[in-house]
Amino acid sequence: MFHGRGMSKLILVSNRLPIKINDSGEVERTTGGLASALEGAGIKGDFSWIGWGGICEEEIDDIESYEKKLAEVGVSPVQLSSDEIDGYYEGYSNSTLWPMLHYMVDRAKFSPDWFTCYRQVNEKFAKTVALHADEGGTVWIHDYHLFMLPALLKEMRPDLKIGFFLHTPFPSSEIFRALPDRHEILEGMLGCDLIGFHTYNYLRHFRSSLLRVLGIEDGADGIYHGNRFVDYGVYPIGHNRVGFQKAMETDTYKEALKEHAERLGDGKLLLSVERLDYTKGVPQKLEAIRRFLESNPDQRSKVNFVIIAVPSRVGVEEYDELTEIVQREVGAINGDYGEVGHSPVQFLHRGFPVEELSAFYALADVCMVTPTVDGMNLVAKEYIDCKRKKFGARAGVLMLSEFAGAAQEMSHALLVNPHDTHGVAKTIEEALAMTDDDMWNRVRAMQARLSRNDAGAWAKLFLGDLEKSGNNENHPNAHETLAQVGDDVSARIKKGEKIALLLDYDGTLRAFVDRPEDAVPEQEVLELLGKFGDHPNVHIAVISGRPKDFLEKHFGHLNIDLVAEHGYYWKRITESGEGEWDVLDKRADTSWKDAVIPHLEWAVTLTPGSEIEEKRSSVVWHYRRADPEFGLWRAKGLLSELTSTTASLPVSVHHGQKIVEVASQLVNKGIAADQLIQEWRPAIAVAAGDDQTDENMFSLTPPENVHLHTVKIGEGSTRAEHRTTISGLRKFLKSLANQL
Ligand code: GDG
Repeated sequence: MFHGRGMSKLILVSNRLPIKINDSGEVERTTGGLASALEGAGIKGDFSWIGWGGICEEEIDDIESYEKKLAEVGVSPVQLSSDEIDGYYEGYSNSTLWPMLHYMVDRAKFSPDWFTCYRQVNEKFAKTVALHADEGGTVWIHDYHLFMLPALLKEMRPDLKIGFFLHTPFPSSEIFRALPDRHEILEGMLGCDLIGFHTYNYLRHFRSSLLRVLGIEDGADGIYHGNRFVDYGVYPIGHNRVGFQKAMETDTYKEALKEHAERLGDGKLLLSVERLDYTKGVPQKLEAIRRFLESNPDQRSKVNFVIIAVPSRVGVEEYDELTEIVQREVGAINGDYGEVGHSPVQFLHRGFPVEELSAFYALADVCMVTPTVDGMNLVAKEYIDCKRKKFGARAGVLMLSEFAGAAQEMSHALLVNPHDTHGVAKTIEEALAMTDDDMWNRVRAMQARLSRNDAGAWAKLFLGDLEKSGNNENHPNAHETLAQVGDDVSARIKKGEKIALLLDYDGTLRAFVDRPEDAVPEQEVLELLGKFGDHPNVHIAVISGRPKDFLEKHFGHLNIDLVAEHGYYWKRITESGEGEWDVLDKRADTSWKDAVIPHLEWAVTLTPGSEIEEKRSSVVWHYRRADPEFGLWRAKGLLSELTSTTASLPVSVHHGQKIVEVASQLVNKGIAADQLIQEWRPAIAVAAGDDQTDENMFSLTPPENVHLHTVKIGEGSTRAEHRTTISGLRKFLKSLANQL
């Protein structure tokens, strides 16, 4: 049973609570897939549930006693008014997001009011969860109704571990980008510690949306966002294996099996089970059935196409229309191909108890799962699982749409393209001609996988990964925050010790913009640097990849050291406040450029929006203005090309923030930083930077008695000890300046 308020460690959050009110007005828990998944994962008691109870606020006579009744079964409702149900649920969730997530942009309706309402309801959910969650507790959020909840909740309760699982597909970024609120939806999801999808394809699409919508280039298993690591992974949901097993052990099952088997006689049962939704491809299926009946007159009296379609979203115009279309076509097919006493298609517009459903599965010769798009599709898995001889099941074959997530796992099904109704009709013929041996072999192969990957295993896997996620130790790349560095530096300042600041510019002191020339330092930064430069106990240098003219133009008037072109040029400020630009290591040779530049020029020709920047000691190919995915792809190609071209040249090649750079080996920020530290001999030095070239500073071994703190700005792998954002660094520098 669930635990009551305030006691639970794990909280499940979904749009609807798994409850119903029975005839005598009592609240009862329903055993939906999720609840049994958790039981299967061995989590029986230690979780509670938050969601909407299914009744509008206005219709509840006594809210207090309603909430009390719900608390008794361990669930807490988020109360929604009928206006909120209209805007958040019927509107944004079902009429905007659901069609968009299923590639049906034409069906999607957009309304700013719905979105406002969606955000407000997500906020309501966040407040309710924040109120109930234990300190450091775990929250598992489900599905597209609650895309914005993770970020809202993380903001209120950073102590919580938050997981999100999407039950629908995540569409291609070409579709997702059409959503007016795409930024907010992605930002909302990124509030999580772990995001799960059914298939690798959905994950891939999500990642490409991050890149195209938010400009985030991620790692293979997650991204660094807003100072936190967000993991993601592929967790194909399994069916409720235990639930079906139990159902098949009942007398109700046995009776249903016997009754339906007698009725069928030696006729063939071709079963479909689905919510009547436009994503499930029922009209296309009927068209295929019509074609099959048309071209197989000898089969007309033998086949029974039983379509169990559970009513869904009744009262919503599109769904009512779909029901009408389906009913009309079923009637027409039976009119055209039926005989006295036999209708080839039976349309059952209602749900059946699971015991009876299992009997249908056990008997069906063919199960036609033909959605045009479907996140996973559990019917496919349940059908195969119910094919158990010991429960009297007959052999059967699964016909499965390539566009259901389940197709990735059920490799022994007959895969079909539901839009190709000729093809589906042919596959019906093939299925009916298959031998029992062939069918059982296929069933057994798929059952082997299903038995290890049922709902319980799925929940266990996700929750196990969630427990490990967001934990910095798992990611050698994500480290402590800057707070500890602040304490250390403050203590040294108080003691009057010397401190050194070695700061990169782009991506560290200044956010990236489309045109590098527009990224001029803000006044606030200049004032901060100026203040540090004027203080006798502070040594400061801006160490950048920029040319010296840029640094001179913007920082030349300050009392600070400057290092340009990653350490090729530098300008040291003397006691009298003067400084001259000089080459740091006169041995640095740049004759290799002739061999390298043609490769970069070719990359420019092939990649619209990219360009070359030539510096004294390096050449850079920039692709910030190119198509992000195309640019990244070309960058990888260029990198491998350059690796072989430059093998015997005194250069280093690196892939930075939207750039590929080839630089002299004798020149790097590490060498420059090392020289500065050797001279300055501060008690403590802080080196901060955002990209690959800054890693040379991070791997420095400082002289004895110099304590070096290294700080990575933003995402990506690093050797730095600490990590923060541009604004985090700014805050740190400000507080430091205030202590001087
Ligand atoms: C979403 C995604 C994803 C159906 N008729 C009866 C009945 N059912 C049960 C089935 C099955 C469930 O309903 C339907 O699940 P699906 O997976 O097929 O589809 P959605 O409802 O659209 O679910 C989907 C799923 O979330 C899980 O992540 O797979 O892609 O769209 O379990 O058995 N159950 C009973 N009687 C019926 O008549 N008892």
